[in-house]
Amino acid sequence: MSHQNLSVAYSDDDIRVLKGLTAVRVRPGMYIGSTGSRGLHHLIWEIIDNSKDEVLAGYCDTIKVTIHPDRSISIEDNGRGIPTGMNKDEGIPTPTVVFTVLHAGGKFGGGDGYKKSGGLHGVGASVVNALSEWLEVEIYRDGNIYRQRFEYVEETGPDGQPQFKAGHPVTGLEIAGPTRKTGTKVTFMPDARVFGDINVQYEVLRERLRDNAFLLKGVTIHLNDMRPGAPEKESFHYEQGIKAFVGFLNDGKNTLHDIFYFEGEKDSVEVELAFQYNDNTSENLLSYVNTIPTIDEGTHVSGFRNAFTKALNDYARRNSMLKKNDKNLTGNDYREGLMAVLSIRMDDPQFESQTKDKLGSEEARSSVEAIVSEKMSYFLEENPDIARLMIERAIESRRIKEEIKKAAEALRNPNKKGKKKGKRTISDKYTPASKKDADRNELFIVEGDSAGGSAINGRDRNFQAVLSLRGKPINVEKKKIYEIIGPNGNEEINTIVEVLGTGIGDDFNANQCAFHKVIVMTDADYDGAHIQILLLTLFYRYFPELIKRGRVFIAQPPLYKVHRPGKKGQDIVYAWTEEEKDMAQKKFGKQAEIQRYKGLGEMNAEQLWDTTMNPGTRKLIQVDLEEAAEAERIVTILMGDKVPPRREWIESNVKFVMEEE
Ligand code: 28F
Repeated sequence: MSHQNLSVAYSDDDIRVLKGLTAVRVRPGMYIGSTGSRGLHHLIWEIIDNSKDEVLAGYCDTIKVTIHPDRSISIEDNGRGIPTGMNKDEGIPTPTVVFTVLHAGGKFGGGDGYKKSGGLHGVGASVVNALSEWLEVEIYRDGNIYRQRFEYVEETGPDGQPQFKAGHPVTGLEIAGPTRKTGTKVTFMPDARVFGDINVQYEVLRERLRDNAFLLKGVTIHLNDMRPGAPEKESFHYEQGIKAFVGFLNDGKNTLHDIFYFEGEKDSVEVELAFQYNDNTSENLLSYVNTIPTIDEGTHVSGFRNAFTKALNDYARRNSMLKKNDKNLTGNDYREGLMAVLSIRMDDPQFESQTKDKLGSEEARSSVEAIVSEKMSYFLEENPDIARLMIERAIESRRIKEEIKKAAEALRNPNKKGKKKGKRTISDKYTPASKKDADRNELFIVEGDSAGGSAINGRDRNFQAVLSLRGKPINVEKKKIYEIIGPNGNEEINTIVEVLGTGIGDDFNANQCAFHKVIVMTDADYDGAHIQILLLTLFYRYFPELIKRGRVFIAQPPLYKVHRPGKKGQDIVYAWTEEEKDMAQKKFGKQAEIQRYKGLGEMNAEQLWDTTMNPGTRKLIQVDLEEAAEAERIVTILMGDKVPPRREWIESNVKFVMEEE
């Protein structure tokens, strides 16, 4: 073994090495994306990637992650251990190369058992070393414990100027004792001078490690947080791999059959697929290449979709579920309610983007297509009940889409009845703004005629339009779209769609929305809340893009008016909360009179403008829909039978936004 200590000898090589790590230190963002929380966690992923490579190479089944009380982090695997011999090219031990030379490692060549690696973020252990205050590697191999330590070192240079060396080896690779185990353990202290905050988040680690355990069938991943406070400890191990993953993802949903799982290999591409339908309408497909999530999908996913759709269509024809003259069902028809995980492993995957989010390798397409094709037709023949169910669902889904199309067409081309009556106005309940400006205009959807009257008189007619609903709009939850929209649909809802100008269903185009803000304005009572829910459900169901774009709001009329009689005007305070009311009451003393607003109709036009419609003084709640996955859950809640969870959801997910206009 070697006792060479790089801190005393400056060879040309050392200088090159130091330059590499110095570059990382000077521009961390270029190597790990950011020096925030993401970058910090990235350090851990980099080290874990090396352990995962050892798993993929078939030599490792346990990975241990420990957060120590001093906030340093250990990752240990039971693989073969980094080879400890001299590296021929560098003339230093291989572990020293791995931790001090940028892009070190044989991961990119092949022929060394590392071919399956995604290369992941491709920067590796040396980058982690460069950004650590200190790092220690322990290697268990050939009966020995090998150890080497690296540190960030600051010193005075030959020119008398302070200089630093990042990831500097302060010991050689030393034998620290005997062992019977094999593997590699890396412990490092993220440098607080690089990262604002070096506390890693337990939740972030646990989610990522859990997903990895699903993808690395049979591997055990331990996570142990030993920081002061609530110590947490968990282990992940899934004998069933991605089959268990699908079970986990569908947890709490109504599933329609047992999870189907298969694997296969063709042309050196290994393919695993697990899927299960639930009774939702959205598709959820997670795809991975060498355990790297391919968020933007790519060739493997399109291979899957083609084969999946074709197998189902072929089956449907063979079994007369599709007749001669029926068109084939589309992939979209088949994928409503599909929860699937596709995981492939291959040599040297090619990605279309730098961020590795989209797979470009053509061989992935053909291999996945061939394997899915074969396994799916087999599966369908073996499980006629599930096959029938999948196809019937797709037929129903196509029928609904066609109904949506018809309804949308009927909206675009107003019916003859309307024409006979002469000039067609959208609705007598709709009062447009006088100017047309989609970047500024606001639509107030108002409950009841009297409130509508106040709103029409109180508004700024230049840019505010008012649509008054009579009574409650229908509950869109339980209805098919053609029962809501189109000639046989609901008048109120048709009017909303028409006024918005976006179209609906396949025709929907958020860019055509005639309004910058759509504001639901109801009484602050139970009925008002119900109308809010119904309208929000309509938006969630049919105009989610408007919510995503932050265009949907709920108006907040005040709950109280506090005033001192005799001195009209100046001595009026509106209160939105009990606190505000109490404060105003104190201010006005004994003479204070309090009016509780029960409905918008109790406010005159001026009051409604002042408190609820004037962009300068009003309070609006922005309806917020952060993520599509979350949205799906929300729709389920909003569409469900139970009112309380809906109410609860609305209460906890709409947030107050004070406008800065
Ligand atoms: C906690 C982090 O880094 N584990 C690792 C290995 C195993 C080998 C290896 C690593 C070969 C050519 C460098 C062993 N035996 N966990 C880890 N386990 N690196 S990193 O090889 C390193 C490369 O250049 C290994 C035979 N072949 C490879």
